[in-house]
Amino acid sequence: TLMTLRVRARPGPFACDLRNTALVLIDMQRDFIEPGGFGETLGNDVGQLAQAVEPAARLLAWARTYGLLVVHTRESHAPDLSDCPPAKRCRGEPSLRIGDMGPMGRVLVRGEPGNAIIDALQPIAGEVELDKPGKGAFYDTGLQEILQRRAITHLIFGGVTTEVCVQTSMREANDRGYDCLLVEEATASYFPYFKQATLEMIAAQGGIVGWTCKLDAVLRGVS
Ligand code: TIU
Repeated sequence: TLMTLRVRARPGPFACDLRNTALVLIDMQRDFIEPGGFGETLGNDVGQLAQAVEPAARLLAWARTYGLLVVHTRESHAPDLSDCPPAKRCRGEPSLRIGDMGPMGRVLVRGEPGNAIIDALQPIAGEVELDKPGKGAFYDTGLQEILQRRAITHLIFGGVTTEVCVQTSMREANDRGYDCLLVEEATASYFPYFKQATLEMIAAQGGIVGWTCKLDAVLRGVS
């Protein structure tokens, strides 16, 4: 049975048993990727994130082929904003604040049109949809318990943005004992040099946060 992934990665080879591995796609939601959402209200060029969509879709299709647990996260807040710290809502000078009405509904609020996962990556039955109020996927969510119930030990990451929610989630996972692999083409940042710096800081110092690799290595790495 084809159940082991072995890839050439940085800083060195990464291997995992797919039965104990989950794919975690971070915040591939309209709020960040499409015009009129939270990402654009912060002053960002959301076009930068489009590059990650097709690779993430290929990664997702691969994970489904091998029956991996798939976790889709969304950065989101309750409609009453009870899980949105004022420090987060008041930060900076966005054109719209979290909870305000925008072109895709209330900004970063659960259940609004802008909070949906993009069409190209729609979750299917059996996949986990995880709402997270913070940047990290473990903060104030049940993610660790979900992973423990499935005996997951290794995590493959994609999503946006590389240096904010993806890296924060990888660091949280790393501290909880998970071996983490970030797929380079399946992640993007509004700032390409932040993506590049993040890939390097993850793999530096012998993989201080984890590993990074090319999408092709994953797609062709199961034996
Ligand atoms: N602003 C930014 O780059 N990212 C976020 O606010 N959230 C995520 O990365 N998902």
